[in-house]
Amino acid sequence: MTVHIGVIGTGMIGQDHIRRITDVVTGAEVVAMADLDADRARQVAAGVGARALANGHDVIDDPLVDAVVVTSWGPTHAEYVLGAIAAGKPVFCEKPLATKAEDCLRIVEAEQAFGRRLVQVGFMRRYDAGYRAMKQVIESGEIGAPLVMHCVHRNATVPETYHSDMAVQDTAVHELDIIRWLLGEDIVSAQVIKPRRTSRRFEHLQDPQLMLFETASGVRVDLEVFVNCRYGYDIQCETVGETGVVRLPDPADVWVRTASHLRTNVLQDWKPRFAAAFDLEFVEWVASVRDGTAAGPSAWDGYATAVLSDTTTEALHSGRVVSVRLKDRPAFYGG
Ligand code: NAD
Ligand code: ISE
Repeated sequence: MTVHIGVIGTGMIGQDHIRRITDVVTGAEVVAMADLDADRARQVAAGVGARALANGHDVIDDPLVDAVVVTSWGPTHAEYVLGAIAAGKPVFCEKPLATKAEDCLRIVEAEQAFGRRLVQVGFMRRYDAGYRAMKQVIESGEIGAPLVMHCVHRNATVPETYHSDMAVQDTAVHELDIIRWLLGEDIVSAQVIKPRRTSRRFEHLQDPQLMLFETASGVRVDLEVFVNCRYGYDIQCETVGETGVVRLPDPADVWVRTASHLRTNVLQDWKPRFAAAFDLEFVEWVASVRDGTAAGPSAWDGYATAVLSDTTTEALHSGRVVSVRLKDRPAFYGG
């Protein structure tokens, strides 16, 4: 059975996911889409033989749409995810699930009232081969109990619209999810240290930022977020355990020896770095949609990261260590 998909938001990542569903995933087809920019929606729809509809709610309500992909701007996500749940349709929502934690809770409550999982959040790192291998090593016990984790999230540059709070809300949000997933436990406190700022930034931005987290069992995590590092897109993660260390591999590339130098290349943005992870994310999502449900990162994960994101933002502004106040995880989400 072919899964018929409707897409809301046909900007950068929306177009990438449409291409992915069309060219990479088998048994799925994009049949409808909408964007605030109607011309853009029409243009993208024409490229894949789909229909451009007037707005996101028309996509959700379209009888030919089996499942929905939300790739519009963050503040619009909650409205569309709630709409998809009301229509009983599986929905894949790019991060963040919602920009406010209370909206994430409304989604969590609506999904529980519906009675089965419909929501998957786009935390694609869980589908990355390196992170999956790292989780396997941690869970096997080979390096003993995890004690410390070192993470790095560097972007080459960011536009002027990117402000200091986005270091966690837009960028570190991926680590907030992957730390919880790798260690299988929640983060209980956050602190943000402000190092000397790079001269190669827009004036308003605190860049880099050093984020420090503690998990429920006492694992300490440091995360450097540096979004104007200039040299490329660089994601690193190392977990130190009682008897060993496991480290994320760098993306595979050739090493060139020439003119007395040994060099390799650094990727320039997140698209090629996580392309294979995005592909697998959609293959697995479509498989779950066929069963009328959702798997992967849940609405609860979306809620937990939204609370953590608020906590870390508060830590940035206050300079203090701030405790995380999460609701109890419902049994519905395996709590
Ligand atoms: P974008 O600005 O390129 O595209 C967003 C599109 O949504 C625009 O075309 C805009 O017109 C449209 N839009 C806005 N409000 C709308 C509404 N109410 N209804 C319909 N369309 C609407 O942004 P982007 O970079 O594609 O990001 C989109 C989302 O994807 C964001 O939430 C972002 O955080 C997320 N994202 C995730 C990753 C990742 O690594 N997983 C990477 C980039 C972006
Ligand atoms: C972007 O929105 C992403 O999600 C990327 O993965 C991240 O590296 C980047 O900093 C964000 O702006």
